[in-house]
Amino acid sequence: MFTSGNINKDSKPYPIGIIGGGQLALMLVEAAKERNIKVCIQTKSSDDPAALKADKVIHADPLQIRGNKSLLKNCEKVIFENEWVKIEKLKQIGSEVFFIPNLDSLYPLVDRISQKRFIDKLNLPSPKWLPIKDFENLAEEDLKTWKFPIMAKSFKGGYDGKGNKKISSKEELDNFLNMNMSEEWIIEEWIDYEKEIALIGSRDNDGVIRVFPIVETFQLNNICHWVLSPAQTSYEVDIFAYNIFSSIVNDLNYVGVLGIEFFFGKCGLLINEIAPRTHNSGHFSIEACNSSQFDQQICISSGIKPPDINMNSEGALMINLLGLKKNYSLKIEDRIEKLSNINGANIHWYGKSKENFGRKMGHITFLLDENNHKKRSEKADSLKKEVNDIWPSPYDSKNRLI
Ligand code: AIR
Repeated sequence: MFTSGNINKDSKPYPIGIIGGGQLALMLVEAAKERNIKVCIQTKSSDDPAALKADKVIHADPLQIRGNKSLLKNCEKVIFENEWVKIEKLKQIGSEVFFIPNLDSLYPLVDRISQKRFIDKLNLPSPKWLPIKDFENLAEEDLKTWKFPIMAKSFKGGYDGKGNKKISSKEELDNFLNMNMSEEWIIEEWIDYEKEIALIGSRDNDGVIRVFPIVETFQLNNICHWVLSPAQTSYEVDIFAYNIFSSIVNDLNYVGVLGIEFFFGKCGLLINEIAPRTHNSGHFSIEACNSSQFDQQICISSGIKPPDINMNSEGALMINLLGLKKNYSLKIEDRIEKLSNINGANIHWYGKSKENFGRKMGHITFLLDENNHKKRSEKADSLKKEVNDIWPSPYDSKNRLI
């Protein structure tokens, strides 16, 4: 149990309020409990993952302003667990000082276009892109610089690949343009990367930056399947990624935890996406680090100096448990029972009421003691196989995780 720091106990009843009640909110609540800090959440239903563990629940859609007001009235600081927020509306009801990160720093990150513009403004490396309207109006000459396949990505709310579409030919493109004439999409060049890596870190109220080891992430159907920490990169790549992280958080005067997903390979290091919150690729830190990404966010939000980050083990493997098709032969309880028998398994179950196909239902983390990347990778592969025999990926016809 950590200490609860310098929270003013005479003021509002809850030091921290969270807008949203999904698994990220759940793990924030769990981290707050470790420090004896009370949390109030605003979420739609009492079935939502964080609702069972929070100290108080405001039953309202996270986007409902009346609920936001009530959260602000009850909580010293309000934090976010997803980026589906209406900044303008929040600005009308709360001062900047209530929110962590502050609303101005969140502003450029909550939708794809403003995020892309922000990345371009800082001259940071990322795939070439255009708003769909500009793409449609490209001169013949300029269009030739774009090669199929290309990626269409929705402007807002495209988490877990839900707003991504690969377009492989001129015909598919024409169909797509005919279907989606709104400005809600951007077009991005296709990147042939070797692997995806991610960096999660935090910036505290004094501007001190702390980072977790860079991880390798594996996505299938645009949904993260597993995360291996640390990734095999090089000193130069790590430093470049850290510099990118610092440039982003310093420019925004961002306070809190933030994640960056990168493409990596012959293309170099390119920013794929920035998440202004805790992130799936940082879940390994709950067991593998002295202070998890959730603990960092809780500390920063409640005025506690966050611990410097160290690994507790040589490495870690995190595997997402993604919802399988209806009537899958093995019942959930049996899958969990079998998984818990794997040596070293740390299972996190989110308690979602419905197992929808592909939905993040839970995750499982293994600490890795091998002292070099090759051995850790081999161990990770054998663990993936063990998990996969019990709980396969819903997206792979051969039911493999790799
Ligand atoms: N989340 C937020 N941004 C991206 C993700 N994956 C987390 C949040 C949110 C939950 O996913 O915790 O509340 C939503 O999950 P679902 O399964 O209800 O769609």
